[in-house]
Amino acid sequence: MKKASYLAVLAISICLSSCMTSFGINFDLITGGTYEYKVPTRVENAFEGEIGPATNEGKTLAEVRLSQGKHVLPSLGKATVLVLPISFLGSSFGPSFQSDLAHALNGAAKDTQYYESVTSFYQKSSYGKCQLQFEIAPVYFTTHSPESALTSTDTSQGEDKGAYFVQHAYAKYLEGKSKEELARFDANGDGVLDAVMGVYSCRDSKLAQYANDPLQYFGAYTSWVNPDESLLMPMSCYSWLSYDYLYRYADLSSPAVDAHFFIREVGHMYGLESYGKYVGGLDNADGGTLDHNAFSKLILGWAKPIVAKGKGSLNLNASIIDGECLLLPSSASGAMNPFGEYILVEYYSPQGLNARDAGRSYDGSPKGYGRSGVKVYHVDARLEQKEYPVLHLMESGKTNTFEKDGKASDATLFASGYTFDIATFGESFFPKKTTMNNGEGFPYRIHIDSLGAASCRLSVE
Ligand SMILES: [Ca+2]
Repeated sequence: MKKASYLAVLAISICLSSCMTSFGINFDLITGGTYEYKVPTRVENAFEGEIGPATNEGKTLAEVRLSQGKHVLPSLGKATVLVLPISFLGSSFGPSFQSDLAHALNGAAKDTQYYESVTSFYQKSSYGKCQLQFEIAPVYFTTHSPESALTSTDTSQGEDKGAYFVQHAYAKYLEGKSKEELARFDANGDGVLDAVMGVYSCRDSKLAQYANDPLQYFGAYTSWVNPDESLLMPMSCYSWLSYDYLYRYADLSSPAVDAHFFIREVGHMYGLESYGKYVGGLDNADGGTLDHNAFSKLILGWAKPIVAKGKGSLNLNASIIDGECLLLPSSASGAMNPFGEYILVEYYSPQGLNARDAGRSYDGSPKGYGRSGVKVYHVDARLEQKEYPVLHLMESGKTNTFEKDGKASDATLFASGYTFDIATFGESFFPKKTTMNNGEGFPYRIHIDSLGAASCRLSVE
């Protein structure tokens, strides 16, 4: 595998002045450099207008998913994920697999020699609110080759192939264990394993082109099985992905490793869904690149929403600093419910967890946003509605290209001087044209006054 010519690293000069109006961002594009985690200092801000409560008042995502029969990985506090390496005949793990996997999952960011480990990513993405750990079990050897796994009826049993092998590897892991030894895998104490990750030794369907894998069982996915109460500790949430993802998409060689795919699947373990075409194919929960968006952070309990109840202005910190976002409910009551309908505003900056992927494309995905700009989302996360997209990223060009499978780009972001209101965007972006999906009006006009290194200045008119 050849070494990649890495993404240009963005070295950003940071102005710590609290003055917002004129400082710009200087980009020095350095090719072949290493990823650096740089985040500017937060700017003290105040919404100069009436604000609502800056706390989550609705259900948590974990509660919502449990009501849908899914036990998810806790997104707040400590949690330990059990990792089961699964070896197929004729496709053994490489000699450095154990240390490479440990670096990608549990290492410090620098141990990966590329980006972040899964734990360092989530420590930063959650602003220290979640502390993940992974425990890697001994390798489980199947009696199947990848091809026989795909063709054998033994490996189906109504479940997908991944579920079959993870469940068998887990049953083997449980041999000789006590309930006390398993308690660390049940951080939320509900008696069900919080999450288990099956990492298989063969290449995925895309690269290996297995003859009998039309459903791409050898891919990367997260799903749930019904807890088997006869087990010492039943499992439910599992991920399934190839060790090859450690190297392939970033074109790396051991000991350098890429955790992007593992990071994305852990997002799904937390209960995040793929958002589909209305985010323009550029989101951690979809393509696996960049930091998680403000809505994902809101429902995981990591964001700091500022809820506006009327007109005013504010300095909004870049999301990478502290998870700040501006939430404008459709209803005049100003009630805040993450699983309601509202406009959510986030200041994106190509720094911190975004720096590695800014301007870079993985496996045909859109390039990560390479410049700072404001993201405006129409959120319709009402639990009872199935008709509309949960998350629709507005396109600053005022043409809804995503509905025709257009992809996000730097031009999607709202720049200084741009505005958003339903009078302008309703026709193309809102199914009901002049109102929100719930029939309520959206009485605000959001104006982007200026973009700075640490924060942007917004007016709600
Ligand atoms: Ca649990």
